[in-house]
Amino acid sequence: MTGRCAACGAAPEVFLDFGRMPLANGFLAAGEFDAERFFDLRVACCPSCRLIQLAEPPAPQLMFNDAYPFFSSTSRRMGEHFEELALALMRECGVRDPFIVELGSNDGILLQHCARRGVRHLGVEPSANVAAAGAARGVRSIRRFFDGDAAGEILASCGHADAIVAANVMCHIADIHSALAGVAALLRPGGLFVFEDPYWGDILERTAYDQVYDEHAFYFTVGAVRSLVERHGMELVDACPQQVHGGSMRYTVAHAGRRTVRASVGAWIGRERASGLDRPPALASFRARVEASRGDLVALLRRFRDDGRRVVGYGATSKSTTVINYCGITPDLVECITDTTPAKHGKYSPGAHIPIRPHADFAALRADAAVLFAWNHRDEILEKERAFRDRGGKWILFVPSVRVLE
Ligand code: DWN
Repeated sequence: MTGRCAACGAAPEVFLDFGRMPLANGFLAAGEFDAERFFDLRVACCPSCRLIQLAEPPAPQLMFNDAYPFFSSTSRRMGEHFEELALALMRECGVRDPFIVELGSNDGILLQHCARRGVRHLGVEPSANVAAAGAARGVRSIRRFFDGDAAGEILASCGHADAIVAANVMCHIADIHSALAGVAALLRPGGLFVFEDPYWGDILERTAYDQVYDEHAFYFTVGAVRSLVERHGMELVDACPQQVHGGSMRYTVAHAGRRTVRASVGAWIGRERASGLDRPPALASFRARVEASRGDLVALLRRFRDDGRRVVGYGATSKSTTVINYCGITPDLVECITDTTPAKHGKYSPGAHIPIRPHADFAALRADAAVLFAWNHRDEILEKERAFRDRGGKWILFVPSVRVLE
């Protein structure tokens, strides 16, 4: 995107400026600090088509490469979610021997369920390291970004897809028209394209500003998705909210006229119009709440520090990079972050350079409080870490508001 709306070419208007930010998943070794990359993190809304988007997303290769440190299978709940989705796709794509393509198949969390059942599938995944974890689960994938060219190659070698799925991927593809053109070409007439992404309505309502980072080029509304797919001869036929990742929307898309459009689509768009979620007053109020949240979180962390209480972070999420750097959180406020991902261990958080330690250290650290950066996995984590609370440990939350969980 070069200062133009990725969907319609109008000039988007910036409504939230986070300033210079490091790459959200740019975890660094100690010797790499001097070479760290920064970019401007600014969120804009198109005055013409109302698509909410990053004003200047970094080049995809900077973010998604062979050292991509996010592995989807780190959450038990997400594993269940994607098993349900895989089963639904196999059931609903409407043929006996389906071919299912997943865009951004990561470590095979979804396609492994097709592989296990002998269902023909293909993942399209640009990051070799996460794809290797998928291959170990029996998932077949190709190493590349999905666009119109990739779609043409898959079509030539494998034929049409009966279903195309993308979970937390479409909002990452800045060249959205090329990706949607590819989907329209690759999908069998009558097939289904199902994708889910964090929903702007939930981000707004929960002041979940940490969903804004380099990888998320778009913050979709149902209305915006409907307009986007219509430009490619497709139709939004269902919109179904999901609890995962702090509030997501699952969109079901088909070639125009091939499937019945459910009432959910009109209902969501009606709700969006009534709430004005993509209009200047809502965007200005979001900005004000984000700024207030920053003040509250910093004040709380300073209180803990000044009282001599030890605070750690829980989950070195992509989202935490925005919170930590926007709020100016340094290791004197959060001394380390524990995480279950081996690829992050021994590294330092982007920008603030807070040490990342294995989850195995969490109990031994005996921190007085932990900032729940992985708040979207809250139920799973609180259940797993009951012992932390039992011995008096406090959880610090910042979504939807800054507070200590009592
Ligand atoms: O869109 C994206 C979402 C879906 O996933 C990507 N751009 C990247 C990634 O974002 P994230 O890093 O914010 O996702 P999560 O799922 O919130 O990350 C959780 C992190 O916390 C992982 O590094 C694993 C870790 N974790 C942990 O240490 N203990 C997770 C769980 C559930 C745990 O119990």
